[in-house]
Amino acid sequence: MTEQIISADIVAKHNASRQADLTRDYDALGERLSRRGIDIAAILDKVSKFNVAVPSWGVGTGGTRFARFPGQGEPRDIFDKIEDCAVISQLTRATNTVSLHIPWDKAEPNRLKQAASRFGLGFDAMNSNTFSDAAGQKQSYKFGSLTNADAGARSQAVEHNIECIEIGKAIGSKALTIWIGDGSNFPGQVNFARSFERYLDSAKEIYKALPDDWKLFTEHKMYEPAFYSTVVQDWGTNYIIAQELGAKAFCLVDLGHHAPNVNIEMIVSRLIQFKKLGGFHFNDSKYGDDDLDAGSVDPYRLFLVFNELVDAELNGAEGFDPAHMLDQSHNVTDPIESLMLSAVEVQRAYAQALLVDRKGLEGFQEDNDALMATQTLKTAYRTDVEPILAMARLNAGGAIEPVAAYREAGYRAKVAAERPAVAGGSGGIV
Ligand code: LRH
Ligand code: MN
Ligand code: MN
Repeated sequence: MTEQIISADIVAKHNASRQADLTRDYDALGERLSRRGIDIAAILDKVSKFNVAVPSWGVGTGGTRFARFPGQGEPRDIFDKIEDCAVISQLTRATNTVSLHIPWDKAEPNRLKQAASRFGLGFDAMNSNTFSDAAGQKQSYKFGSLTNADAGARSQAVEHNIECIEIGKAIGSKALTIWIGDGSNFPGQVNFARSFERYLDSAKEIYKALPDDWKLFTEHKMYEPAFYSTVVQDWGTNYIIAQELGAKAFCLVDLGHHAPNVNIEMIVSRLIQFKKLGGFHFNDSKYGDDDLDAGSVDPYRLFLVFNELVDAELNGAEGFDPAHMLDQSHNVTDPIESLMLSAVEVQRAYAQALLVDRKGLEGFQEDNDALMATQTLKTAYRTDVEPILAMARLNAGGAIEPVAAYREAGYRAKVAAERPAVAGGSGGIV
């Protein structure tokens, strides 16, 4: 029997006071959708199966290079983090996996597995870290990891990734995500072609260690920490990597890793078309890799990404099974609340995209009716699908309003009493 951190009585009481209203709202929406030829039960069924992984590193308060302001009851280690993830999963019923970052989350694999399975959680992609130096490591990544001029640093980075695969194998993960910070800060500092050649050679070594039923995700990012050039800077380079490595290699799209105004949904479409879309790190952004809560700045863009995903899903695109993960930093909110709302925002975009009249859209596209084509998307986007999301949660034992239920349960105060307060930090620049 799966353990629940928030008492079932609290959730039941929370839901009981809201269920009658929800049923009325759900029935009214069902009636409206049926007029559009949509069966609400079919949408509910799909939405109920939706899952997005929670990043272990997201449940601690984030910070900037200027400062970090920790909250109450910060998780002390990966086991506290797993408990926080269990709360998110229990109340939203949309996040039954956790994505680990090594070495931050390094622990005895059996203990990790047990800690997660207590709460019915599994593990999503493993994330390696060669963008910072771990305590006691032999070679520094100051001048790069997989592309470092020093062969010793490169092989250390390769070995680290292989270790991540080994840990992942022991805990039931099926994917490795590689993001590197390698690049340069000055024109002329590195030779672009030589760096990329080293990257491919190193990545091929990692790929060789990948089990047959695993996927390798490589994540591009335009800049930061390297501010002049980055080795894996865009989806074009990422696509080349996936092609060079082989059938188990795919591109991971982190929504915050593009220049402002880049048409991300179109990148998604291209990667789907050429069978190299591996998955997502969902978040939102205003300026750069802001790691803001998914759907908090531009929910329409999130919808447009899901419009592409649903299009592929409905077309039965071969081998199409992208991984959904959040990747956010919570500087001023309770991370659990942000992650719950973000998971729901991603699920909302999926539900809205399921409502697009695909046949109608295709007709308008073929007729060059730009206005009606775009209105078709807007009609779906403007539909308030909250009753479907809430009903999916209720049916699965979650909370109709996850944040309200979380606050009613007083979880943060409870863990604050057990987990010692942590001091704030001045960040990396002062
Ligand atoms: C890099 C990134 C990558 C890392 C995470 C901590 O900006 O998006 O996914 O693993 O942040
Ligand atoms: Mn990311
Ligand atoms: Mn990022």
